[in-house]
Amino acid sequence: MKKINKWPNHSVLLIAIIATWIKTYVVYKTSFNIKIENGMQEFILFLNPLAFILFAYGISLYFKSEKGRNRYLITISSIMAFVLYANVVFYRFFNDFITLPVLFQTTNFGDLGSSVFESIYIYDILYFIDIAIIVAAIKWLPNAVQSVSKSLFRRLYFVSVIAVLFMNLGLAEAERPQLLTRIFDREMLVKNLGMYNYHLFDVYVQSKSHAQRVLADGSELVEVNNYIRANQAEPNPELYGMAEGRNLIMISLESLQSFVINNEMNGEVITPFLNELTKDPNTYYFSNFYHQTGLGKTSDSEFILENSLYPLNGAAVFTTNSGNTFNGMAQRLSDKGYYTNVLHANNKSFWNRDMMYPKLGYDKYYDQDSFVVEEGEAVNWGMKDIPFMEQSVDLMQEMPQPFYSRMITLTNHYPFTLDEEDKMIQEYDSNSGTLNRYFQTVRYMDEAVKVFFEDLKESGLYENSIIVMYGDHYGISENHNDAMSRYMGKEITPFESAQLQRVPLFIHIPGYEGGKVIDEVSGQLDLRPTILHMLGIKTDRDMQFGADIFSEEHEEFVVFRDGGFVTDEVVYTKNTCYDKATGIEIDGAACEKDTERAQKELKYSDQIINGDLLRFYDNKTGNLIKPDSE
Ligand code: GP9
Ligand code: MN
Repeated sequence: MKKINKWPNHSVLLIAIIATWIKTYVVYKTSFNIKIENGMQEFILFLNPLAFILFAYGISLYFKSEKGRNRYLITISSIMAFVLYANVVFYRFFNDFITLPVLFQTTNFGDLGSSVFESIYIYDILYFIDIAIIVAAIKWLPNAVQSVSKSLFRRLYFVSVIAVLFMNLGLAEAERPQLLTRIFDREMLVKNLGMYNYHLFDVYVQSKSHAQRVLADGSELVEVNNYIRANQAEPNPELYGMAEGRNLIMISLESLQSFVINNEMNGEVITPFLNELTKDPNTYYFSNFYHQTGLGKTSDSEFILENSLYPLNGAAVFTTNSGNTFNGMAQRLSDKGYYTNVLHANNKSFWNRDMMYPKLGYDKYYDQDSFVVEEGEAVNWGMKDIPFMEQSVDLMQEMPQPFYSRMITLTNHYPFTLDEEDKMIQEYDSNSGTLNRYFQTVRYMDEAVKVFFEDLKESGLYENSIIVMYGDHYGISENHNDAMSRYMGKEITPFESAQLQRVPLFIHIPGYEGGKVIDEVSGQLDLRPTILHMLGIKTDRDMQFGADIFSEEHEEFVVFRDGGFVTDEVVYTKNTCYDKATGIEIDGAACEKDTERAQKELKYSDQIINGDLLRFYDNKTGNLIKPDSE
């Protein structure tokens, strides 16, 4: 006897749609920090998974057999659950959404191993709950009887998919005009288009950028060149060439933010050695210096200081564009007879460094194989900073002079773990273990820098060198705002978050007495021209966006990779304009002109990188090279 069917037709499909829809929304709310300002934004967030889910699951209507249809539903829901979950894990670590090029950085993901593992928990199984619901529905619901004609139902179904999609896009456009044309913020894309559509869009954008290189012929450079030449800053004659012929040592201070400098944590000094340096007459200390990195983190900071170009949005430029032509700072110094090298005790392929360094003009990469890691000398991501510093000085003693050595520290890296014997101060006592431990690893790094200075003096290299040290990017993400606000004693508004992007910059010149604290607003893009000028190397033909910080013409204007910016008067972040002195939100008109300029710079820089335009530029003559003579 046939079972009496009390269930309406396509119940499984309906249950699948609702299960994945609700799950996605719950995941948005619980696993990401998506800022919602009003009811409409909340509604868009709620609605945005629907169009894609309807479409993807709706394909099942074209399957002839029930079995095929069910199998398809399970497969597609698994793929979608996996995509969503991968974003959750990625977000825990990077505080950002996945983009296509990042997925191809498989070597990095291998090395990220321990950190990713720390970001996966047993209860994560709940992220796949919709699949279980769909399987249960398939199993327990009786077979349905076809009531409406198949093709009519399908037609009605897909018309409603389009209606939902247009409603979503319409609301998003009203809420965020130019969303799809400007795309400087992935969070906004996910918030308005939904996670699944965002990935489709990302595929489209990435393939377009690939096409950009193929199509570029160098003619775009005329406009870019005009902009760069018009905004160029002449070197300060008093400082130009003041360190000519000296060794240049640059130290990347992992995850170091400015808020710890000249500050205390529960009565303990966090960076005693660096604090002394801020008062030292041999040192310029920059208290309003900002990092400008994006997803590529340390590698972005390296890219910026070598090229004075912006890193890419949503991709680590070290991995996506290592085939490009560049005019790295290392190249410039190499041309002047410097022995150029990087010292970093990590796997050479991490961040694609082994490919990128020769392109930037480096003679040698002293990777982890150049260091000896004794028992107890490794923690967290690898070799501890103190033995790394000691062995680096040993290596420098063997180098031909003058040399340009860039050192990258590692101990002060998330998750900020240390061996007991290396803890020199107590943990902090907030609800964030990350922030609590951060102070201890920062304190350790400070000690490592001190050891470096002592060893360098002993080696005899100190007097004939200049030492530049900078924080590569933030260490404490916005996920720890509660704990941060407890430490800072104030609410972490978007304005404060932008201010927390300040990282320390020290330029230490042994024997020079004119050092002081400089509070002018500057950023990582300014490093290249500033340093080259100090070494007596001109940059007036270089395609660079930063400017010599010591120049009279240096402007206080720092653009973040997400389109936000800081000047001496305003801070623009998350589409809001703030008065810099007070942190109070002000009328957007005060930021409007600079918003356009920021967008323009980012666009020009992206054009150079995506189109690989420097292959059409002769930096010796400043002339454009015609494509056919390439
Ligand atoms: C890895 C080190 C850290 O070699 O530079 O990279 P990060 O995760 O900070 O980009
Ligand atoms: Mn880093």
